[in-house]
Amino acid sequence: MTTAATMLAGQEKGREEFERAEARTAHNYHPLPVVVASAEGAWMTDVEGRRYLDLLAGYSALNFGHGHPGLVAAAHAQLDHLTLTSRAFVHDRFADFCAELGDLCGKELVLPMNTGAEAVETAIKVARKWGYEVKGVPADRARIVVAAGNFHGRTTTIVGFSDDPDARDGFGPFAPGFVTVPFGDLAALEAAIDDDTVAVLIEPIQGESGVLIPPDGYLHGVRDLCTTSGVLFVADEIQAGLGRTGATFACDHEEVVPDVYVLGKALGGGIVPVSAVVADRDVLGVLRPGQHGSTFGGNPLACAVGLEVVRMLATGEHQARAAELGVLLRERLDALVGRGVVGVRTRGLWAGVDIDPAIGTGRMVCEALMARGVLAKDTHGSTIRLAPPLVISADDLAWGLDQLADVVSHA
Ligand code: IF1
Repeated sequence: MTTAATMLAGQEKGREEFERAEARTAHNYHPLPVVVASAEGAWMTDVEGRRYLDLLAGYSALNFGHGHPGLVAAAHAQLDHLTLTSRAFVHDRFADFCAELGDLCGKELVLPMNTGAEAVETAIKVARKWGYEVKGVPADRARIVVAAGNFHGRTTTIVGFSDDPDARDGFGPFAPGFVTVPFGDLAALEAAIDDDTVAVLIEPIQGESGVLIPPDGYLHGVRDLCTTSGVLFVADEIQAGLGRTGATFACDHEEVVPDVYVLGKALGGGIVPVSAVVADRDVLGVLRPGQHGSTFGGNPLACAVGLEVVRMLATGEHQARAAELGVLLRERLDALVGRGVVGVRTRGLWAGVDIDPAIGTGRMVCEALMARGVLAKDTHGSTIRLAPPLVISADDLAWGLDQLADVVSHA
């Protein structure tokens, strides 16, 4: 791994900015040494004027690209009118956002929050309350089944059921009531469900684990098990959802409808944090005034941008584009297997690429890509995750993959 100073040699402004930032922030990230100043579509420009193709898209928060004109216009228009009321009052964007998001999901109710972790925490609270009040689980006995390799956010409740030492170690003690089973294993899931189980919480495709796609039929099996066991199927579609996989939701690929959708990231259009829990009244109806909330959840600016996101998704255009460009993505990555790549997993415009460890780590590959004007992010070990904005052109995607081919085949 090369040092930031080495990689920023000759880029005085970039190096100065990077070092100033590093000097005054907690080092909870190890960012690539690039200082971005502007961005448009699938391209970012750093303080030196160098352009980079964005193959991370904010971990899928930028599905619609940087500065999408319709989303920016929606934000600008709302900024001039009303940005925050708190939920103590209703505002004139709230009903449209909640109704149209609920319709997109085929659900009756929406509970808007801000970050993904907040939405996951909300879903955990709602599932537990539903368990006690609807299913009849004895007080404080609710159990939620989660998958090994999960990533659902960084709060202490959530990292408490993570099996990633980096995410979990040193942050205990942790909340009880979570059971972990192997991802993709229906027999293990069935064995883990008991009378106190209130929910199964899974990512339909595991993002941080390297875009892990479960066996065909797994999501259907989870759906059936939850239905027959009287357990809520809670799908964390925060990263996999909203067009990324070539469908509105990753669950759509198996025509499975969860009891609860947990959404975030791209719901905010890459402009403001917007997340939500979406479910029918028999689930979200367990909450009564004063039992949950958020200062910013469902604020007018978030609803204005979120509504535009929902309306864009309602056309199906971005989903179709992700499916179409996903064919190119898959073809180009498959051609690298045996030439520096040892594994490829894709669904729509989302890929986990396992680099041959003999070539180097995912970080080293991402540093080499950066030197070629492509920004991507490694995940664990030698895996990199590719998630370009869905608005990327076929030519730009092909060019970016050419850079990856050069890096892995000439390493
Ligand atoms: C970081 C990972 C990705 C998520 C799923 C909930 C959340 C996330 C499926 C929480 C957030 C982000 C968090 C960010 C990096 C990124 C990430 F590497 F951490 F694991 F994408 F894979 N469910 N994922 O992917 O949403 O609270 O962040 O809005 O924490 O480093 P959030």
